[in-house]
Amino acid sequence: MHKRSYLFHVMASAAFAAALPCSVQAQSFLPEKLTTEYRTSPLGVATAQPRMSWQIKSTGRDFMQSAYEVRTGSNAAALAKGKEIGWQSGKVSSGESLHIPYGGGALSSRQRVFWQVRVYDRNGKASPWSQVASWEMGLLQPSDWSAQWIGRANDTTGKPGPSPIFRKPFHLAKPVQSARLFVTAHGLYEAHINGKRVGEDHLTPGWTAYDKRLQYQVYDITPLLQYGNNVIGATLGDGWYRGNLVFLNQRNTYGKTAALLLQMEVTYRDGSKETIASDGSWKTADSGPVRYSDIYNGETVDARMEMNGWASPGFNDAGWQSAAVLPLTKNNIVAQEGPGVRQKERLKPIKFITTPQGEAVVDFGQNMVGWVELKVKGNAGDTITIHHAEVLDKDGNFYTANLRAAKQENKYVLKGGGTETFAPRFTFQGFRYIRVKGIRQPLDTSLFTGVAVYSDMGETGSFTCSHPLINQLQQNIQWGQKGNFVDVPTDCPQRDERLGWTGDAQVFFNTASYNMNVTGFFTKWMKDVAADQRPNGDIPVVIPDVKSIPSPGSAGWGDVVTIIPWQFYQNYGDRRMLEVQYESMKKWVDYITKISRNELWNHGPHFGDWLFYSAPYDNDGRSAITDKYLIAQAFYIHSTQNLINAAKVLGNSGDVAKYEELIKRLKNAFLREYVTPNGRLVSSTQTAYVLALNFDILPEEQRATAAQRLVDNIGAYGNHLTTGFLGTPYLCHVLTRFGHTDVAYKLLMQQSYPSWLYPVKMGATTIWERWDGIKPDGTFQDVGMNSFNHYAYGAIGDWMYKTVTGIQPDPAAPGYKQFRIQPRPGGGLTHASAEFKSLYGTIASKWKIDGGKLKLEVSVPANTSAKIVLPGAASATVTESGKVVQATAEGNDASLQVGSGNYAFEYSYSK
Ligand code: RAM
Repeated sequence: MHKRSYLFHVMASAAFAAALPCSVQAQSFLPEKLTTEYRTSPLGVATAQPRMSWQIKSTGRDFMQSAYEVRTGSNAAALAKGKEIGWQSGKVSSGESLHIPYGGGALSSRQRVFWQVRVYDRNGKASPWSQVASWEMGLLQPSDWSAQWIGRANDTTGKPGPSPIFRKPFHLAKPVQSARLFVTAHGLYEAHINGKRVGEDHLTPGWTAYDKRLQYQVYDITPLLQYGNNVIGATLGDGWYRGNLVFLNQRNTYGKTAALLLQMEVTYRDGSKETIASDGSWKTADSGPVRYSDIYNGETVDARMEMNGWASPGFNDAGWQSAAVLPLTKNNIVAQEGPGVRQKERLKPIKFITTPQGEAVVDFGQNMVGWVELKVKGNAGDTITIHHAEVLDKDGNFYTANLRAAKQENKYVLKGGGTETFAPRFTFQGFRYIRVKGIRQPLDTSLFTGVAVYSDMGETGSFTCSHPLINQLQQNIQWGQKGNFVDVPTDCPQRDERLGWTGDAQVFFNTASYNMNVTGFFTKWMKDVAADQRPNGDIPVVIPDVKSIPSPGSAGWGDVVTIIPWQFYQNYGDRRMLEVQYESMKKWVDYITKISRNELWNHGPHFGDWLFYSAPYDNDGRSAITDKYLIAQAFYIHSTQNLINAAKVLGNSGDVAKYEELIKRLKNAFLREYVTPNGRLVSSTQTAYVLALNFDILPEEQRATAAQRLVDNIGAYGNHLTTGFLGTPYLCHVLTRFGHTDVAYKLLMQQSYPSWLYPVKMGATTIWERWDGIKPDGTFQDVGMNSFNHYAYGAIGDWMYKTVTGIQPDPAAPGYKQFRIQPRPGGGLTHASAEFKSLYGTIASKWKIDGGKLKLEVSVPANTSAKIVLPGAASATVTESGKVVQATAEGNDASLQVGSGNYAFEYSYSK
C-alpha cells in the first residue's frame, strides 16, 4: 500500500511539473554531500556494512533519480579516473539516495574505502561521477588493541584529587605517510602531541553505558608528528566515570581508578608500520596544573604548576613515576558514532552588574552551557573564583540555590607576569551569569568569553514568524537543545543531575530533529538504552543508567525505547535503526505485558504527567491531575503500536499479527476501565483526552466529542494549557487533527501562566523545567527542582514546524522522500517561515498574508516530491510564479502534488 501511494505521488508530481513552465535548457544534476553513516568521510567506522547517502544538486524542477551506481576503491586518485575499482553496485534501478549499504566483501580493521556515485534521471540520463568520498574502518576486535590500560599506582581511593598526567617520548626514524590515534579513558582525557592538543572534541570519550559500551575516538594525527623525536601525552579528569554523578555528591559510579588506553599507529612512506601504545614504559605524574575537576563542581587550575613542554621532546620527566599497567577489560570498547562535543559559539558579556549584595556579576545575556574563558593579569598566587548561575533573584542578587549540591565553581591561581588565559577542561557549567572574585583589574568585555559547548550536530532547522515572542520561544527551544545535548540528552545542564532522563528525550525528539541533525547523537544513545535495558525488559529512567536511581519502569519514560526509533525512522528513513532496536522495543512491550493484570498496566510507581499545572489553593479541583494508570495504559498502547509499525517495516508478519491482537485487547481494557459509555474519561484533564485521542484509543464515533471536551477544558482554564511532560507534546497536534487549530493558536499565543510564552515574558532565554519556575511576583518555584534549562516543554517546536509552516514527513515515504507542506496560518500571524535541511536537502515553507493575498514559497529538494496544501484556497484562483495552476479542492483548502524545485504560490485569502 505504501509503495502504491508513493508511486502515485511520483506520477502526479511528474504530471504537474510537466504542466509548469520549464527551462528550455537540459537539466543538469550531480550527486553531492556524500556521507557514510551520517558523517562526512568518517574515520573509525565499525558498522559491518556502512551505508552511503548523497544529495542531488539539480537545475530546474522535478528531478527524480531513477537509478544509481556506486563504485569503490582503495585509491582515491585511481577511482576518480575509473581505475582500480573494488566493489561496485552496478546500475541499480532505484530512487533511493539514502542509506545504501556497502555490498563488497567483509571490511577489516583500519581499511579505508573511497567511493563515488552517479545517478540517472527519469529519462535514463546519467550524471557525471560525484567527487570521491571515503570512510575508514576502526578497530573492530578487542585484539586489535595492543595498548594496555595504564593508570597511577595506588590511585584506588576514588577521592577527588589532581589530574593524572601521562607521557611517552618516541622516535620516528622515517618520514611519515599517515598516522592515527585511537584513544579512550576511564574518566575524561585530553591528548597532546608535541605540545599541541589532539582534535577539537571535549569531554572525550563521552558518556555511554560504560560497563558495556566505552567509546574510543580516532584522530588523524599525521600533521602533528615530526621526523625524529616526538612526545605524546594525556591528562585525565574524573568526569562521569568517577566524579560526582547523581544527586548529593555520589562519586565513583563506574569505578575508582582513572585510566588511559591509547594506541598510535604510524604508517611510514615506505609502507612499514609502527605502533606506539600505552604500557608500563609510560611515565606519569599528578603535579600538573589541574588540581581538581568535576562535572558538577567545576575545576581548579593552578597556573604556577604548569609544566612547560611536558608533552614535547626535551622535557625532563626524571621525577615522574612509571605508569601502572591495569588489568582492565577491552571487551566493552566501541567506536564513536555520535558527533563530538565541541566549542560551538562564543558570546561576549552584555552587562557588568554590582548586585545589591555587593557582588561583581557578569551577564552574558543567554542561558548557555559550557564555560567562561578568562583573560586576566595579576600576581602569582592570586586566586580568581568564578561561580555560575542561571538567574538573578527578584532583588537582583546572584541565585545559586537551584543548583542544589553542584558548586559550578572554577578557580584559577595565577602564575603572574603577563596576560594569562584560563578555561576548564573536564567540566561544564549551565549559566547566564557569573560571579567573579579576585580579579585585580577593572572588569570589561575583553576579560570574559562565554564558550557554548555542545555535541556538534549541525543546525538543520530555522523558524521565524511575525510574532517576536514566538521567535524568542524558538530561540529558547534551540538553546535548550544546545545546552542539553552534551553527548547525552540530559534533563538539565546545571544542577547535580544532568542525567539522560528517558521521558524528556522522547518528549523532545521530534522537535530536536527539526532543529539539528540528531542522527548520530541518537544512533549512539539508543544503543545505550538497549545496552542498559534490564534483563527483564525494564528500562532504567535515566540512560546511561547511573544505577542508584531505582527503576520503576515509568510510563512515558521507558517508552522512549519504542518512540524514538519509530520517529527516527519517520524523520530519517533509517530502517536499520528499527532493525537494531527491534528486540529492545519488543522486550519492553513484553515486560509490560508480563507485569500487567487483566490487560491493564495499573500498578507500580510512575512519574505520570510530570509537572502538570497544579493550582496554588486547590479547593475547586483545578489541579490537572491525570490518573497515572490511565497514562500507563495509554503509553502501553502507544508502545505496542510503535512495535507493530516497526514489525511491518521489517516484515515480521508473525509479530504484526500477535501485537495487533494484543493492542485490540489493550484498547478494550482502556475503554472498560477509564471511559464511560458516553466517552467521558475518568480523569477530566487535557492530558487524558490528548493521550486517548493521539494514540487512537477511543472508538471513531467518540473522537469528535472527546476533542470537544478537550476544547471545553481549555476554555474552562481561560485558554490555558494544564498539561505536564507527557500531554504537552501532543496537545496542539490533537487540536489540529480534530479541527481546532484556532484553539491551538490560543494556547501558543497565551502569555499568562501556564503557557509557553509566560517564561518568555519573564525574560527566559531557554525553556524552563516548570511552567512557573519564576512566579509572577518574581519568587521562585520549589528550590529542590527548578531548572531554567530543560527542553521538555520545548516540544511545541514540533507543532510550529509541522503546523504553522506545515513541513511534515509523509509516513508512506519516510525520511521526507515524499512530504507535505500544509501551513495553517492563525493566531494573528501575518507571516511565518521555516527551513528544514532534510537528508535529501533543504525544504522550505514561507508564507505571508499581504493585501488580501496569501503568498507561499516552497522549496522541494531533488529526488523528493511534496503535496502542497494551500490553506483556504478551495475556490481561489491560484498562481504559481505568475501562471495559473490547477489545485484540487480539499474542504476549504486546495492541494497539488509537486516535484523538486522552488515554487511561489499566490491567491486571494481571507480569514
Ligand atoms: C526530574 C526532572 C526530569 C524528569 C524527572 C522525572 O529529575 O524534572 O526532567 O524526567 O524528574
